[in-house]
Amino acid sequence: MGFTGPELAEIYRRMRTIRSFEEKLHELVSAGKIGGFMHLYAGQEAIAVGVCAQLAEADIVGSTHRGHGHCVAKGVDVKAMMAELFGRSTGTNRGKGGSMHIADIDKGMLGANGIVGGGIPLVTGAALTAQVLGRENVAVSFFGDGATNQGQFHESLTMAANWELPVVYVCENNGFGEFTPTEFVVPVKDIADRASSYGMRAVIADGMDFFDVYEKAGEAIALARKGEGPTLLECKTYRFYGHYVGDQTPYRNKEEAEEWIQNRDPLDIFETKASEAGVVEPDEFRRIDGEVAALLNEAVEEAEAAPLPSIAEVLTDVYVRYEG
Ligand SMILES: Cc1ncc(C[n+]2csc(CCOP(=O)(O)OP(=O)(O)O)c2C)c(N)n1
Repeated sequence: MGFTGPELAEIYRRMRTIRSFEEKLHELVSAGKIGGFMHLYAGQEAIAVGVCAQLAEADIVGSTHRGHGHCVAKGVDVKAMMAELFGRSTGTNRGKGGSMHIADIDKGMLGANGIVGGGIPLVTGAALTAQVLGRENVAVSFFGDGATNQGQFHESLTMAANWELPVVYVCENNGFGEFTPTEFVVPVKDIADRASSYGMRAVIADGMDFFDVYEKAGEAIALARKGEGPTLLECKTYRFYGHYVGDQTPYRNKEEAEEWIQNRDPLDIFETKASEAGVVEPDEFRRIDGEVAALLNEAVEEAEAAPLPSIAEVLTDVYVRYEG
C-alpha cells in the first residue's frame, strides 16, 4: 500500500471532515439557519481527497456547484468555510461568496461555480498560464457528468489536447444531472470515451475507492507535470443526498441508492482497506471522528457569533461597480 499510519489517518480525517461538514450543513439548512441553495458532496469524498492528495499547494483546482469537498480536500480552512456559508465577514470570501462562489486563491482553490461546466475553461486558462510562464503547476478541473454535455467542455478539452496543457479533467459521474439519470442524456456508456475525439488519454476509476482514484490521478498529474499533456479521468460515484438540500429524490431507484449508500460508502471502504494494512491503531478512526465533530461544532458557534459584512463593504471585493 505504501502509506504510513499517520498518512492514512490524515487521509481519513479529510474524508471524514467532508462527510461531517455536509451532514452538519444538511442539519443547518433544514433548520433554516443557513439560506440559499445547498448542493452536498457526501458520497464523493474519495475523489476530491484522492486527487488533491497528489497535488501541491501551488497547484490549482476549479470546482462546481457541489464544491465544499474540493475546498476541504485542497486544504481550505473549515472554520472560514462555515463562516462563509453563514454569510459572515470572517468567511473565506468575507461572506459575499456563499456556497456556490466559495474560493480560496491562496490554497489554489479557484472557486465553486454556479454555471454548470463554468469551471472547465477557467481551469484550462490556469493550465495555459502555467505553461506560458514555465511554471511546474498542474491544474485540475472537477465537474459532473451533466457538464460534459456543455459546449465549454468540448471547447476546453480540444484546446488543452492541441496545446498539451498541464491539466487533468476529473469527471465525477454520479449518475444524475439534477433529477435526470445520466443515461437519458449522455449517449455513451463511459464519459471517458469522449476523450478519444480530442485524441486525449482517458482513464476510469472507482470513485468510491480512495486508493484507485489516488493511483490513477497520480499518473495523470505526473504526466501533466512532465509536459505530456492532459488526461480525462472519469470517476464512477454516487451522491448520497439529493441534488440539493430538500430534494426528496423521488426519481431515484431505492434499491440502487441503498446498494451505493450501505455497501459502497467511500469512508467504509477506506477504513476497511486502511485497517488491513495494519499501521493504524484500531481506535484511531473513532478518535478522528470525535475531533472532527468537535471542530465543526466550534466552527458553527464561531460563525454564528461573527459579524455580518458591514454596509460600507458592499462594493468591495466585487468585480462590477456601480459608479452612477
Ligand atoms: C449552464 C447551466 N445550465 C443549467 C444549470 C442548472 N443546473 C444546476 S446543477 C445541474 C446539473 C448538473 O449535473 P452534473 O454536471 O452531473 O453535476 P452534479 O449535480 O451531478 O454534481 C443543472 C442542470 C446551471 N446551473 N447552469
